[in-house]
Amino acid sequence: MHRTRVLVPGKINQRVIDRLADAFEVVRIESADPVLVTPDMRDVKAVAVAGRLPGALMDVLPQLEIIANFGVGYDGVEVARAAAKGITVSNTPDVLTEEVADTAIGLLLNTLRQLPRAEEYLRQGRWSRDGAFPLSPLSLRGRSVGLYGLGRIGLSIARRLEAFGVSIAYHTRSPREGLSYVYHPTLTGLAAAVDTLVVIVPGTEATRRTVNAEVLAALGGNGVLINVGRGSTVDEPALIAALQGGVIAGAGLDVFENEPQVPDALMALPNVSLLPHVASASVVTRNAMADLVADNIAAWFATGKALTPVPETPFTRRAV
Ligand code: NAP
Ligand code: 8YV
Repeated sequence: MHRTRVLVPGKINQRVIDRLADAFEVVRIESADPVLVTPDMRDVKAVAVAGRLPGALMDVLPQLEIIANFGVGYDGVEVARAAAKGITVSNTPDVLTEEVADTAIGLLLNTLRQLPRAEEYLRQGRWSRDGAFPLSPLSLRGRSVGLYGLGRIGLSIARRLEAFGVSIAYHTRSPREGLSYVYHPTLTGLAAAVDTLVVIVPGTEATRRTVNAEVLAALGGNGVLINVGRGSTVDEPALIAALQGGVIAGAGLDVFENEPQVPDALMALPNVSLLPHVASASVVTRNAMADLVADNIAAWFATGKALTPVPETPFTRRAV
């Protein structure tokens, strides 16, 4: 019998392909460009994707039922178009939460204590040649941390921060019940109240460039910004100006506005720690994400429901 066809545009974790190939016919194209879809692909019913999935690609796949996104953040998928067409979108929540929270803490410590620079100093032979590495001007001691976002990952970061003995506050659109952390109804208010701002909100129109010059000024001269959410949430030129001008003291970034491009001005700064979007990038966590992508597609065709649909597409499969 003809196997259901799953389209994979662009690169994806190999385990997604291997798992899907057990039950489906996997069709690959180089990128999510609709011109690459040939007439024989018009019976594709599912897409597995890591990255961009524009509405134009959905338009040329008339039988498409489900888009399984590799990642909890699905800002690359034009979800409003999918919802309007009755196409389910799934993501990979929970399985990466603890890994991303671990990385956020690592990035925070690297930024404050300059640990990557200290290691580089040792590797260059400078410890024996030039003496001890300079003391780090910044420390986690005595800091007050504000979380912009307190969802699955934000809460996991906050739980870890409790063990470091820092004070914790947060900003989201609605306060969370049953938590002792101080809630701030505005982002500027949070930034003014803390000296360390950790960004872990989704990349949406509502969060776009919300960490702007005003928020950075409110964070202040001892302020440190950590971004493990999405690059689009931070006004990157305003951040560079704030770091260059001493408006804030430092930044740790795992995500950028135009990945994989990182502005030279950011790279030239001594007071930043930069990572190439690796917060979930361990074999164990990426395997779990890959399994959830494949399991969402398998569940859709076996039971009529995705395991982890995004809130915008709470659909069940129509009987065919
Ligand atoms: P989540 O559970 O949905 O949490 C999202 C949080 O953001 C909630 O607290 C939500 O609270 C808040 N939020 C959403 N829109 C907001 C707005 N306009 N203003 C203020 N707060 C807002 O998501 P998660 O699983 O924690 O993941 C969060 C994001 O992290 C993902 O969407 C992804 O972009 C990013 N991420 C990055 C990496 C990486 O590799 N760097 C890895 C995983 C995830 P309210 O709804 O009450 O506002
Ligand atoms: C992945 C992420 O690096 O889950 C997310 O939202 O940003 C990361 O875990 C990315 O999705 C891989 O495509």
